[in-house]
Amino acid sequence: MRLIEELANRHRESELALPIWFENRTLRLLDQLKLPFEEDIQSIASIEELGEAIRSMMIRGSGAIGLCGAYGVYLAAYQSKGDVEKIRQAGDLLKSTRPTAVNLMKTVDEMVATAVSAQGDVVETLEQKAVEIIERQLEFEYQLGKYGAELIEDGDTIMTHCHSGALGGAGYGGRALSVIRAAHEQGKNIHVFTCETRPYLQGARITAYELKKFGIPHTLITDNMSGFCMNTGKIDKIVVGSDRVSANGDLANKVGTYMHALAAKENGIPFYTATSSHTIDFDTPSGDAIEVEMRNADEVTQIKGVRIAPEGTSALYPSFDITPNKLISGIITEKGVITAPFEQNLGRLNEKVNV
Ligand code: RI2
Repeated sequence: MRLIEELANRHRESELALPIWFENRTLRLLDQLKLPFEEDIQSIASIEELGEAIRSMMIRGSGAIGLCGAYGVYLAAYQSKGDVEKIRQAGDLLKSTRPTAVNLMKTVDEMVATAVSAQGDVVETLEQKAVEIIERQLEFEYQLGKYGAELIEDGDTIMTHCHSGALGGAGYGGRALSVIRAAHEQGKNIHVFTCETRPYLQGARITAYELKKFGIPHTLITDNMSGFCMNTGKIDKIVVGSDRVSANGDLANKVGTYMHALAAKENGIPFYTATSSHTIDFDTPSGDAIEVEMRNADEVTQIKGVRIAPEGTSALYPSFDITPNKLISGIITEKGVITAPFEQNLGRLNEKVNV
């Protein structure tokens, strides 16, 4: 446990906002449902509790739930003293929580494969692997932030959707906010329009909270204002996160993203997604093969438990939508910015930078 606890201490000293960490041999996470009003830290005692925390959105964002794969499988290893069957079951439980974000599946598979092939002590081997995954994800944020910031000009207003930031990632800025944070740290005078993101309000509750922490000027809009803002020249660029990118560059991201991309195309505004190579799913040929998580309709008919529609109203909540690659100007990754033709250039991702 020493290695993984030291990692959290180091990260805190580097002014990172951690979504999840180990402390005093206990897994802890910041309850994102209570933000921005309360910074409530929860202790997670079992893999079942972690699964429930992911399902309930207490911890969310594709990067952060990817980290849950590393922390969770290590927790199972630690508690079972390295029982590979229990580790595998814990991995299956985690993978069943949220189907769209591919990072979670990949980190779980990487951790379980490490357990299966471990030569020495399984618990120690998995601790090292978890630390490696967490460090790698953080490094991706710094790198993609650097590449993405090259696209941002002094004076730009950037629109983002949902929360693709530090607490949805490994602590620097997640995906979209790594680009924005890096541009701000370079001294560029930027302004951010954050969409509130119905129904869970991640944009209003968490993006605005982080932008305030980073000292980045911002304006909150409701999702249905984005077309007006684009059409009246208020937005220069759009940068959103990504839960999964298929092999041809189609993008699964928080529901509403597609509608923003359509309006961006109509208004000639560059539309980027910030991601990491781990979120590109080469096993999924195109967006129509991505499973879109359907959440409980109560999350639409109520806001924080307060009913906003008549009793008995039926509602629909697809958590994500698919933006086709033809609406995307570039995919920002830790290896560079990928542009069309996406299928070909994503395929070369591992060989070339800035294709
Ligand atoms: P990164 C969120 O989903 C949104 O789709 C958001 O864009 C993304 O995850 C952030 O993750 P949810 O977990 O792209 O709030 O930054 O449903 O990894």
